[in-house]
Amino acid sequence: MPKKSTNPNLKPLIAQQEIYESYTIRDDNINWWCGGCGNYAIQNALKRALALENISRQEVMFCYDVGCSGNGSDKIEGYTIHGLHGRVLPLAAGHKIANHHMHVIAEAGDGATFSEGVAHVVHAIRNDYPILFLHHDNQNYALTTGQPSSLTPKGCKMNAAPEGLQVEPLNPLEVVLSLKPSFVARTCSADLDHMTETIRTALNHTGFAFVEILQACPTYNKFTTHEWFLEHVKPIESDFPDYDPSDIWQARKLVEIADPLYLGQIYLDKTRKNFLETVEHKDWKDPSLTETVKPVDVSNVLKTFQNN
Ligand SMILES: Cc1ncc(C[n+]2csc(CCOP(=O)(O)OP(=O)(O)O)c2C)c(N)n1
Ligand code: SF4
Ligand SMILES: [Mg+2]
Repeated sequence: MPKKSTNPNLKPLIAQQEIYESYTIRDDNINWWCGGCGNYAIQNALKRALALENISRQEVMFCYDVGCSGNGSDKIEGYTIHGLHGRVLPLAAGHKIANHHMHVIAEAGDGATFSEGVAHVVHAIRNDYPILFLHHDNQNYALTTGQPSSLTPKGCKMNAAPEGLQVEPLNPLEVVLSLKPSFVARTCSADLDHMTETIRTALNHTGFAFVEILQACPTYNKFTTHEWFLEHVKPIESDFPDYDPSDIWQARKLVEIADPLYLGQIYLDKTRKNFLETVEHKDWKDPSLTETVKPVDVSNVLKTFQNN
């Protein structure tokens, strides 16, 4: 990160440079994403948001699904766990319940979120687990080399579907809004500042924050590139200055619009109790594993291995 910059947006970040850098992994041997992949910008925005919110590495649990998006686990310094495909949300919820004091961030692709793990999305939203969820929506199964997902537009030619799928894709935010979420925002990997600010807002939400990130995958998704996004996305307020994110019907109408794709806070329910608040009456109010795990002497167990 440059120490001097003419971009005024960078000033507050430069002041937080130490925290930003603490999330940067120092390893020459890691496999990076393809050139131009939107995942670089998403991870950069996440690090920026954490630095600007003054959240140190020790306070965050990063939970990754399987996919190119999940490979972010090798590229960020911190407490990370890389789960099974489609299963990151139960992992993340478990972490949050075990240690309420951590910020728990889960990241997954569209294949994981709207195919293999779709049941977990339903229940994470229903329970309003206090988790930040970043949905890397590149509209395909990228890590397994470009199969169509349930979000790939109808007719788009993909490696495993040379003539394109003939079924209609899901609209991810229509699905999410039908589940009565507490927080929904949309941003785009072509706009680093917008992603950073969106993630900052989501980090401050007290329940399940669903952040839809329109993500470019230049290797396998030839239809929605960064250039395409720049032509087809717009901030909500530019066309709807009176937009009220607490109005679910307005939100539902907004996400039906396919062009332009509106970016910003789509829906926010501040009245909702999150999962931890609904179980406040239970006697495990503070079940932090950091406080309940005690050192155990395992020397006798180790001796049995040495004798063999
Ligand atoms: C249960 C299971 N099924 C299938 C796979 C194979 N697999 C690995 S990554 C992947 C596609 C990932 O696509 P997506 O979730 O959209 O993430 P992306 O790579 O696009 O970021 C698949 C099918 C797997 N690892 N586990
Ligand atoms: S295949 Fe697509 S999503 Fe995966 S690293 Fe390459 S550009 Fe990124
Ligand atoms: Mg994908």
